[in-house]
Amino acid sequence: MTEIHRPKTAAAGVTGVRVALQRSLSSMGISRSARTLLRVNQIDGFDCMSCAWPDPDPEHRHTAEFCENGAKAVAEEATKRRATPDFFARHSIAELDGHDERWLGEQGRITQPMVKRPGGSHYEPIEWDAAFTLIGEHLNRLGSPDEAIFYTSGRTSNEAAFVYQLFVRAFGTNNLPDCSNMCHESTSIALAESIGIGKGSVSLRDVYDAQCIVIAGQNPGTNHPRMLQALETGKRRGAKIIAINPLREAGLVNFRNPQKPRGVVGKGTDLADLHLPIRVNGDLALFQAIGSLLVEWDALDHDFIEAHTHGFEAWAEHVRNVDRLVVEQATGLTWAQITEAARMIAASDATIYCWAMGLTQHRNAVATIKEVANVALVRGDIGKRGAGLCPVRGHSNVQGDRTMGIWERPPDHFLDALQAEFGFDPPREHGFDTVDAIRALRDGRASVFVGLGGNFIHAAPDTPVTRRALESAALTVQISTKLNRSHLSCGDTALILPTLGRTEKDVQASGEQFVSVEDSMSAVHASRGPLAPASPYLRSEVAIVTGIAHATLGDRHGIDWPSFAADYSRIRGHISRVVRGCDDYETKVDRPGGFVLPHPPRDRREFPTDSGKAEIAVSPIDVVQVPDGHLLLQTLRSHDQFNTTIYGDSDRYRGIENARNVVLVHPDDIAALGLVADQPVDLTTRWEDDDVQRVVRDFRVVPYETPRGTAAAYYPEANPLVPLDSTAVGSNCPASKSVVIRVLPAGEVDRPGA
Ligand SMILES: Nc1nc2c(c(=O)[nH]1)N[C@H]1C(S)=C(S)[C@@H](COP(=O)(O)OP(=O)(O)OC[C@H]3O[C@@H](n4cnc5c(=O)[nH]c(N)nc54)[C@H](O)[C@@H]3O)O[C@H]1N2
Ligand SMILES: Nc1nc2c(c(=O)[nH]1)N[C@H]1C(S)=C(S)[C@@H](COP(=O)(O)OP(=O)(O)OC[C@H]3O[C@@H](n4cnc5c(=O)[nH]c(N)nc54)[C@H](O)[C@@H]3O)O[C@H]1N2
Ligand SMILES: [Mo]
Repeated sequence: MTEIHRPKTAAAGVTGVRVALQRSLSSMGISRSARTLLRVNQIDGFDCMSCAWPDPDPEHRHTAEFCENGAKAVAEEATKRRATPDFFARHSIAELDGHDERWLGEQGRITQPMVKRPGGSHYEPIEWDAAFTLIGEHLNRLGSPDEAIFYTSGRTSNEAAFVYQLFVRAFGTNNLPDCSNMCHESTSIALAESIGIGKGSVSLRDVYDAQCIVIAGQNPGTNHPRMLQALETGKRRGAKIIAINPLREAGLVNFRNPQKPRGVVGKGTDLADLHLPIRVNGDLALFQAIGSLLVEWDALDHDFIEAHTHGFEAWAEHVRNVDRLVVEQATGLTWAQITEAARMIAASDATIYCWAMGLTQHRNAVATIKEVANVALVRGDIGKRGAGLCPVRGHSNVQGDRTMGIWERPPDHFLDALQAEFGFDPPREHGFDTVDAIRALRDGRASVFVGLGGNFIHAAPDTPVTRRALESAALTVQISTKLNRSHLSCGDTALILPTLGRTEKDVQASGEQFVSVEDSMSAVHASRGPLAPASPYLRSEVAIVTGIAHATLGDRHGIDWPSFAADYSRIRGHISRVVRGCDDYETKVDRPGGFVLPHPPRDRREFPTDSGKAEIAVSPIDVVQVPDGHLLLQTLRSHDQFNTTIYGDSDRYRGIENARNVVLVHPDDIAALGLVADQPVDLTTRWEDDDVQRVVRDFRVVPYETPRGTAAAYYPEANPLVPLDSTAVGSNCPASKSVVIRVLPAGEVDRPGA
């Protein structure tokens, strides 16, 4: 039964520590837990796979440099449970598909390569070489390389990502969609246009030195808990914190630092000085209003604007005309609240602007993020100590994968370098991103799908459409650690290729290997797993990718694929010559703490845009219109999941226990809709571009402090409501935080065919 408690105000503390230990002990046992957890984020250890928040300098690391949710992620991978061929023989695919995502994950690590043959009802074991040959045959039979899609999830190491994109381009396509297309793509596009590089401009030290920190559309208490420690340090040194979020998320409000005895049991630190409970999708209007006040007060860095920016006058003219009523309506905030936030920014000589999915997953996301950049630029808050733009990435190596060339729209300089290094002509035409890949599969323009990690079906929008798209493929290949939905809605022929995870030792012909990763602040470093592999049959991602490449291409273009798998330093040699900023990669990456990639705006206030200056862009205020009787739904993460991997049913900080099929609605809206708390309801989407009935059934209504007219539900359960074509302008990122819905008593929506 759904249990609803008062939402918590403080994050972490003693419960966080207890939960972390319980989870680890129950899936790993005592000695394995100790061996693993003490190596997380240590110099000679492995990079935690739960988020991309950076690690402190080597001399400032704690013995326990992980958080509750990091411990859950480690336990999930280092579990002692196994899904063996025997398991797959006992359960048909149809039967497995009847279980939820949590149950699938609980079956443990997959131990051997498995295949489902055309018409087959079960997965059965297959030898590695036979699996590679099968893939090579399928790929080489295609009419064009563009009929294959090569997806990547952001856990993949730099080495695996580099050989993967090399293989895909040597094969002849740029069809390299990745999870970033559903995540920070809007950031990458907006920042590339504004400041000339799609990455954030701050370091951890800047967070400690900031005078003001803005946190918009992010829930760090759950998704980046180690960020709270950095915020606490910044706060202790005098920073003011502004939280912009429809919800009063626990970690943003108060934090009990589990690294300190006082924090485990004590009162904790009040983090946010100001919380703006903004309406979902209101941030573009908010940042424009803040801009208008800064102009009105002349709280501007004129020297910076003069020397480094372009477009200021047009923008100033635009924001001077911002209509207060429109802003108040769009944001649900009072002008006084907005003025207070603007005053705090105006009073600070160094402000950091952080954001995550609450800003990126809207139709107007690119414009919104450019508006955040505008505020930073007119304040001169970039390329200076304690200030800058700080998009907080999700997957632990999603930024590194992009650096290594996992990108459906690779820049010419990258392809030129690839050509010079390997001597073949890489394809120049852009490939499919995630949404276009689904369309191509749906429409029969693609028939092979390879997933390097991830859970495409439950991560992508419009679940039934994505499911049918994948099922229509001739071949689907999933390189995975654990069972998930994407193994069950599969192609005619389907392969599961089980891989080593970050926690495991990776021994190849030349000896023990390490891999490298890049965090959200462009720091690149080595990662080494301490544990014995979950099964002797597992192969590393590098070995699997190069195995597929060799079976498909042989020695075409003279690339010696097996030599890459034998010794990863050979891959790093190529990386050092192909990827900008990675010269001398082998040495730099293995130094304690690694190295930081160049970032011209951060390092020298240089902006590699066409004009050579930072672009201050003008965007009209464009806000999603919500008709009467409808709500604007955001889909978000509970405290007990990692993306599509569900650890449990406890969204502890929000006080919601034992239920995931819930919709959080303001009590007055519940009454206005004629509903009552805990009532079973169906949710439907209002989307006029097609006549598809999108619905999820048997959800419960939970009264929750969210702005009037807005609602929240968990991802991935709510993904069937997100229309495939509802994406951010400019980045094509699914607008999974701007879904216009109706909440109806259960059973009132027609069942198809009923
Ligand atoms: N434990 C754990 N850690 C994770 C993950 C995980 O699933 N579990 N996922 C990883 C990944 S891939 C990512 S991308 C990150 C995600 O990290 P977050 O971006 O923190 O993840 P979400 O749960 O999507 O939370 C979005 C936040 O934005 C707010 N929000 C929603 N709409 C709006 C809006 O219109 N305006 C504003 N201002 N706020 C809004 C929501 O209330 C919520 O607090 O976390 C990474 N780390
Ligand atoms: N509605 C809605 N949809 C969303 C979002 C949202 O907020 N709302 N968020 C979006 C975001 S931000 C993201 S990043 C995507 C996430 O999309 P994905 O990255 O595709 O999804 P994950 O759930 O992180 O993938 C989990 C699977 O990865 C595999 N795996 C785990 N570790 C490893 C490893 O080391 N190697 C390999 N090869 N496989 C491994 C396991 O089999 C596991 O089942 O979802 C997006 N979808
Ligand atoms: Mo993400």
